[in-house]
This record gives sequence, C-alpha cells and structure tokens, in this order.
Amino acid sequence: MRRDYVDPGYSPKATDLVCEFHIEPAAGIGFEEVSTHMAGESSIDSWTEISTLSPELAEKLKPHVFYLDEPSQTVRVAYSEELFELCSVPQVLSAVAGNIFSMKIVDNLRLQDIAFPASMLQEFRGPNFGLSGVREILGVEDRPLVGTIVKPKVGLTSELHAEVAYNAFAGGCDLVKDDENLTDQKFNRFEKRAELTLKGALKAEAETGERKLYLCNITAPTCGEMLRRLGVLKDLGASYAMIDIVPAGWTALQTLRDAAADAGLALHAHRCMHSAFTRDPRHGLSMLVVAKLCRLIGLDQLHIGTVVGKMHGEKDEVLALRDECVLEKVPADEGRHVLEQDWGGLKPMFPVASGGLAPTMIPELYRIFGKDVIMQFGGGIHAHPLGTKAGATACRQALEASMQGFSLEEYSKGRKELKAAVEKWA
Ligand code: CAP
Ligand code: MG
Repeated sequence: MRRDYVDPGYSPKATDLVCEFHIEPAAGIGFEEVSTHMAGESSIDSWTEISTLSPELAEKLKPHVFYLDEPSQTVRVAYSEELFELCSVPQVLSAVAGNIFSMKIVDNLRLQDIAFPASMLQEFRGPNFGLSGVREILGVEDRPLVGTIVKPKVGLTSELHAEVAYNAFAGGCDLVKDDENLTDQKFNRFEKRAELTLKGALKAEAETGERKLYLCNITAPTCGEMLRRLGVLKDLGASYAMIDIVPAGWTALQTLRDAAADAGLALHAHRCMHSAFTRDPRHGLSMLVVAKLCRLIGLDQLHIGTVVGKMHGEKDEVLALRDECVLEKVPADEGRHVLEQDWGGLKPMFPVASGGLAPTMIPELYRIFGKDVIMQFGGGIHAHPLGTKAGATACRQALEASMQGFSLEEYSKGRKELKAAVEKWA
C-alpha cells in the first residue's frame, strides 16, 4: 500500500471522476489511514506493498484524497478517468462501490455521491424522451401527471387487471402501471395483460379525448425475455415499458436503454429493493447515486419518494433527488452531500412521487414538487369508497383545486368523488 494518496492541495481535473464517502474507521484505525486504504482498494492498490505497477504509472493513475474532514467523517476522492471503462456502469461500481464496503478496517462506509466527468457523460445517451418527451407524448404541458398502480399488486386475472386499468384511465389517470412484482404469472400472463390493458387505454382515449399511457412491467432475464417483452409491447403499439431497476441490474438497464430507443418506447424506472443498500445513512450507497446512474443510462422517469407518504425519505433527500432528475446543472450542497454536476445536455428525467398517497395529500404534494412531478396513487385510488374510476376523478379534482388555490373542502362541494375522498382520508 502506497501512502501518498491524501493530497488536500489537489484540485480535481475536469477529467476526474469524483466521489464523496462517509467513513467510520474500525477501532484503533486512524481516519487518514482508512481513507488512504479505501482510495487504494478502489483503484490501483492492495493491502500490502505491490511493485508490479511502475512508479511512473502509479503516479499517473493514483487516486487523490483531496478532501478529508474527520469531524464530519467525510472524504472526497478524485479518480483519473483512465481507471474506468467510461461506458460501463458495472465497471465503475466495481471500482468505487466494490470491495471497499467489505474492508475490516471500516465499521461503516457510504458512497454519498459520484460526479461524472464530461468524457463519461459523452459515452452515455441519457433519457431518450425525458421529462419534456413524456409531456409531448401525453400532450400535457401545464400540470403534474396523475398515475396509478393497479392493485392488488398480484392476484388479478388479465381481464380484471385491464378492467381496473380502464376505470382508472376513464376516471382521469394519465398513466397506469403494473406493480413491481407483477410480470408473467399463471393468473395474469404478460401478453394477454398487455393486449387487454392497451385496448382499454385506447377505449378511454376515445371517450375522454386525453392520451392514456400503460406502463407494462417487462422485468425478466435480459436477453431472452426482457427484450422479447419489449418487442411484444412495441408490436402492440405501446408507448412505454416499466422496469424494476435494482432487481434487473445495471447491465440490463444499459441494454434496455438502447433497445427501448430503437423500439420508440419510453422507460419507467421502479426502484424497489433500493433501500436494501440506500436506507442506512452510515453504510451502503445513496439513492442519489442510484438516481444519477439512471439519468446517465437514460431512464425517462424514476421513483424518488413523496415526503408525505408511506415510504421513508426526508424532504431534503427527496428534493435533492428531484433536483438531480430535473436540473441541467446541479450545484454542490455540502449539507445534503451533493457534488456539483453539469449534466452536459443529458435530458431531465420525470420524477415520480409514489407510495402511500391519497388524493387528500395532493395540495401538499403540489406545494412540495410543483408541476413537474408524476403523482402516483395505488391504494389511494382503488380504495376510494365509490371505486377506482371515482378515485381517479377525485385525484384530478384535488389537483384542479390545488392549482386554482381552493381548499379541498371548498372544491368538493358538488363534486361527489372528491367529497368521498375527503371524508375517507382527510
Ligand atoms: C405504491 C407502490 C409503489 C411504491 C414504491 C407499492 O402503492 O405500488 O411500488 O410507491 O415506493 O407497491 O407500494 P400505494 P417508492 O400507492 O398503494 O402505496 O416510490 O418509494 O419507490
Ligand atoms: Mg408497487
């Protein structure tokens, strides 16, 4: 192990990939020592002195721990772009989020953020549609989108699934999606569900005069099934596919990004399983890193949390995710562990707020997120006392009220769907 990685005088080059880590050394190990080992292990070094790399190359490729703050347990490391395969998310993760979490010399270690250099952004295409592309498909410019997840998650036949989806579309949903664990089960086969649900979307379009999009879950082993299902959706005339990003994995997402672009389909990213490694504030990696990788690869919309719903995620964290989805240039924010990122023209993703939402939360959601958000209600639509269609209508009415500055109580006068929602969930 070399000892000269700590270099507070170093100013990261435009070609460096910069990471911020939270580090808690094991008992008896110094902060600087652990930072040195971590930087070495994630790049050119090992646990003992090795001499296979020439001193000249080692000097050229060595990591620079240019920021080291023991009180806040924060370290920032600049890695030369030459250490990476610039178009491979798995390779980058194997380096800066690989062995380092297993080292005995750390009790806890968390990758807080990665700032990608322009050379890496150029290797990726980012979202094909992105926020504005999705708005264009729908023809909705000036309001948040309203979506639902067909409930229950699993158990409905394809016919029932399509019926619930149709009711949600007819009541006012712009988007209807499958749940994360619904793929191709005996009771609800992928092909049949896709065909029937897309038919229901067309029927609702004809009746309402609004575009209606069905986000069918194509999560499956990559080459055999996932891509075949994408093809099925394309042939059925769908505009969208949805994918469970963490169970499917980064290589699948990279493959899917290009295949979906060729097929002309937008991609909805469901993040189930992320909390297995993002939730602990002291260990693992942050949801911010996950979101940035999604934008880099090119998913069109991503779940980011709600602040007010059933899933964990403080307002600060959720808004940092929102900013990373939508801004062209993200400023550094030490308090939120956010590094500066210029997205170099990669399109914004549409943020999705979902999880335990009821129509009565729409005023607060609108205050938090503004108009560039997809508000997604599962139980909050299908458990409406008057049924799914009324649940969707109640959401649209609550949105109108919020955008026009009325209270829900006021606006629900003469609107039975909103009134019933207010009575149930206020
Ligand atoms: C929401 C949901 C989504 C979560 C995922 C569910 O349903 O379908 O998967 O939103 O969480 O299964 O819980 P409800 P997140 O509206 O009925 O709660 O968006 O935080 O990734
Ligand atoms: Mg779900």
